[in-house]
Amino acid sequence: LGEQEELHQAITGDQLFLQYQPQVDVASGRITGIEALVRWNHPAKGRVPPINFIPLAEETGLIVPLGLWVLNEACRQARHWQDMGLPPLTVAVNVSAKQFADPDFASHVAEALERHRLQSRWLELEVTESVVMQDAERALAMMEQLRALGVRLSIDDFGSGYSSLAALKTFPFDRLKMDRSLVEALPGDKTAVAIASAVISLAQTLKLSVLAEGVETDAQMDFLRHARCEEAQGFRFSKPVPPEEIPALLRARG
Ligand code: G
Ligand code: G
Ligand code: MN
Ligand code: NA
Repeated sequence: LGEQEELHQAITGDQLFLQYQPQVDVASGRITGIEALVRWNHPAKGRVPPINFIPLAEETGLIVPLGLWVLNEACRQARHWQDMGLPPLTVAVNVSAKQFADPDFASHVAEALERHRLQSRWLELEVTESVVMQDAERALAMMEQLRALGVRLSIDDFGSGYSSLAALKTFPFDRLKMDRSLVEALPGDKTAVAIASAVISLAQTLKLSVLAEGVETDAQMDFLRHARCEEAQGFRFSKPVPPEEIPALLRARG
């Protein structure tokens, strides 16, 4: 089979699954949300990392059915956790450019919420700057539809690659996720400290909540607490884990 056909089979078959990475409130250490991250269990190759199939999915358009599967699976799982009586939490789903450009995307989101009886406030959609900058007018219209549904929108990987500030000015995001490349050198590196501090105050000024990605150390946490960064995600708290591990994490720190 060609790679594309294999990926198609993965989506329609039973080969994809999700892991979840907790996001915590910096001040209290409590879990406030989780990010859903897709994994592929290939029948012959075993576990294929997303960097080895997300780009192919994007090129071939298979990201649309793949993303739809992720969206529904994350909503189903969130519903299941709520039914278990666990403290409710936001589930964040990554959305790629082709999904966002699909005129039916907002109805797919509405359908997934309805199917799983999940209130929209518990769903967050993460998009990168390049997703919204590609066709700004269309992206803005899509964001307005999604906000009307009540889902949260976050700008992902902020500060990586070709970031500009234009996206923040133009688009109605609720939350900024500061890229792990800006967090890595904290707190020892003066330039990193200056940039991260500026990003955090920018978010505050624009009334966006701010989350630091890739947090690995206590020293990074201390910096973020002093800088009043609201939330953090990273190996310091947890790597992405299978859904079965979420209830125990929530019972301990939800
Ligand atoms: O944990 P990790 O190796 O999973 O993530 C690698 C990259 O794959 C990240 O940049 C993440 O945004 C992306 N990714 C993970 N899951 C999804 C998904 O469901 N949809 C999209 N579009 N990207 C994803
Ligand atoms: O691009 P996105 O942020 O959506 O994808 C998250 C990626 O970052 C995943 O590959 C995930 O496994 C990885 N990741 C999450 N936490 C950490 C961390 O603390 N350190 C490092 N190096 N990678 C992380
Ligand atoms: Mn993300
Ligand atoms: Na990210």
